[in-house]
Amino acid sequence: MTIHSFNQLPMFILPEVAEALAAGRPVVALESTIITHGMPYPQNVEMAETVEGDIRKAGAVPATIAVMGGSIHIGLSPQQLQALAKTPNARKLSRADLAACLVRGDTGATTVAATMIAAHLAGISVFATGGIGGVHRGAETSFDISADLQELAQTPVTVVAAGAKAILDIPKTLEVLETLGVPVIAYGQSEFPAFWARDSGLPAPLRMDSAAEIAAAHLMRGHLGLAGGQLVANPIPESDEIPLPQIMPMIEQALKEATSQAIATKAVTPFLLGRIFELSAGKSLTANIALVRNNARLGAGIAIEIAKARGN
Ligand code: PSU
Ligand code: MN
Repeated sequence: MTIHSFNQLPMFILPEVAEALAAGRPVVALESTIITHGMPYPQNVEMAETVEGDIRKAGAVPATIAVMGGSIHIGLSPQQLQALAKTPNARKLSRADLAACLVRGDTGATTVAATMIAAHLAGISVFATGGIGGVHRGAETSFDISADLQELAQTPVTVVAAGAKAILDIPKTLEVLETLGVPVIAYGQSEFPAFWARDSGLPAPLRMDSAAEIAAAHLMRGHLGLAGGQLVANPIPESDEIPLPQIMPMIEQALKEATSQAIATKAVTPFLLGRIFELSAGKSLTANIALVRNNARLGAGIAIEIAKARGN
């Protein structure tokens, strides 16, 4: 194995993204673990291309983030996107894994936490995805709490997601976010959304009804000198919703299998997502793609408002 030693951060910014950033034009970051560990091929790469197109149509520049051959890439070419989507056993990179992957010259996909770190390094303020990691059910014995939550508390990026999946303990996830001082903002409704379902049955701590207000709050946090980001919880469009009673039995089944197979640490979330896709015969995937697109559009709206407020 070659060990790379670097005197500087190995980071490539795609020219289109670099030009937009230099001019203060809106850019939206996208993660890559959703591609390698969240969806099957070829729907994963189709989703990634479609979502990038949605962001362009909305008037912003997309920047999918990944580590390829030992460098952080901010923005992937269509060829790189294809290559990543087909990389067997691509690593799943969170905060703890980034440096090791870079020095080994490896390829890996960035989770919400790692994407936030890379986006912030590149000067990107807004990031759109599907779902964040959170507090897993049974965390009181497993201690399984995603590093995404700590990242939201320390890295100043506004993350647009569709709330938290019911594979997680949603009440505990909201409690931890409150403890960490992360603003959790439901968009356009008072309830915290639950990924495939628009309503988790729990109220969201905050509600905002416009991209401009979310952008203003992002900038105000900067004036306050607050370190972390904001979590924007955007409900799935009504026409794509899978009601909780329909998805719940599949979630329970997947959780039971994870326990009986002693799935642990990084493998938990990909295992559960994969089993739910299989158990729902693809229905969960269609909804998942619809909600990521919806989040990308809102993310673009927020990035545009931030750029405007900064005078661009
Ligand atoms: N939840 C989803 N889809 C995903 C993920 C979570 O609905 O693709 C991915 C994201 O990349 C997230 C990561 O950051 O899983 C969380 O993994 P863990 O629970 O191991 O922290
Ligand atoms: Mn975990």
